[in-house]
Amino acid sequence: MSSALSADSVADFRENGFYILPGFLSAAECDALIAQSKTLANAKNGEYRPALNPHRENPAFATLMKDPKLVGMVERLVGGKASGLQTQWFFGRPGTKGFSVHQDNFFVEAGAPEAFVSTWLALNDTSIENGTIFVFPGAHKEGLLPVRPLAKVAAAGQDYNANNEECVVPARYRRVDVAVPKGTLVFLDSLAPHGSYDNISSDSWRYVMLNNYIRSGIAFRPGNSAKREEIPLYD
Ligand SMILES: O=C(O)CCC(=O)C(=O)O
Repeated sequence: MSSALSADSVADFRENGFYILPGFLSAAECDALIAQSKTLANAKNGEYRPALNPHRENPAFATLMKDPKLVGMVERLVGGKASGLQTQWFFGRPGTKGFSVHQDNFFVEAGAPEAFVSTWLALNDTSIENGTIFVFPGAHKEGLLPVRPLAKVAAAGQDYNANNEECVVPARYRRVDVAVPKGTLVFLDSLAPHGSYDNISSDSWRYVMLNNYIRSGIAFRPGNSAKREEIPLYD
């Protein structure tokens, strides 16, 4: 695994609302985590919907959330001691619908948005075709954006709340696709609008682990399905 965040990387994150760190996991480490995902209930039932809080089902996911290098970088971004809040595992089976544009703090309502970050970890190479994410550099500075409801669509393999609404990003921000190699970690500001493409590939699953972290002691919304709680990161 690599590396700590440099001052330039932190400045980049603050300016753009996201930061891409290639090479966080080796190919072997990615493959080991993908193998562990086959133990999750949402794989075993054949539906392959995103697994909410896989760290509660399999300790491999808790170990990754608590990885000291990862926690060190997160603590730099949240400005103090961090706690985990939630984990999510995306199988991204071919045909899976993308996630509508949203800001993570729309759901989490962290009392201090700058003290809440997400990490999006690609376990295989991602592309527009297999449903990678996109971001809008700088748009996190707008604060919480308005949302509009979306017409519900059947979405096999996707989170039930992924397409209830979308946030409205002012037209002056350009959309940037985040197509990254296997093992790349993407840090997301809690107010960074982002979404993902439909997986239109014929055979490329898009495996991703998403973690949410908050500066310890900051208020947040537990949520009805996520049931978020502060997770200690030091055992
Ligand atoms: O990886 C994706 O499809 C997007 C997931 C996401 O942005 C989220 O759950 O907050």
